[in-house]
Amino acid sequence: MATRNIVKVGDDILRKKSRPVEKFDKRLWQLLDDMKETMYLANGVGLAAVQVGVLRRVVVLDCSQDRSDYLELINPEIIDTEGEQREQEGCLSLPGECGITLRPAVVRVKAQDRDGNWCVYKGEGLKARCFCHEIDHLDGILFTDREIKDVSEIQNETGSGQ
Ligand code: GNR
Ligand code: NI
Repeated sequence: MATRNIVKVGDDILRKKSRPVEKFDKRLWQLLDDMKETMYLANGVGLAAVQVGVLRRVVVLDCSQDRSDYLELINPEIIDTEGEQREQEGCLSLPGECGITLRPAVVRVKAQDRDGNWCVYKGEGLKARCFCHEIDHLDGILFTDREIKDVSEIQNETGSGQ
């Protein structure tokens, strides 16, 4: 395993769309192992391949407190969402920045594992935010594009803030 450098905002690659993985080979496994090590070293809860300069639809994440819920998502797609949450987000590619986004409260994702088998994962709270954040990276979208900047939008779902 080895760590890789994390691409920072300003680099055009972060705005490009990543391509699907077609070959589940040693090169993919090396990328996954390196992304895992890079994410844990950087104390991130997730990492998309584009953040290490690779335009492929590959994500690693671990949203647990004790770093015990490691997941690999290849060619992930959101299949279902429930509810809403307005919470803080940050990004390893935008150091020092954070902001509130509107995301679903619950997200179901289908993705392939490192052997190419399709699996379904469910995330709530931070994990749901992270699923959305990482899949956005694969399409060249940053959390700042979805940031809620107007306080009236943050208030709540009853419409009092609209
Ligand atoms: O480390 C990260 N924290 C985080 C917090 C809230 C919602 C999403 C994230 S992902 C981010 C790591 C990162 O930049 N992944 O692309
Ligand atoms: Ni990010």
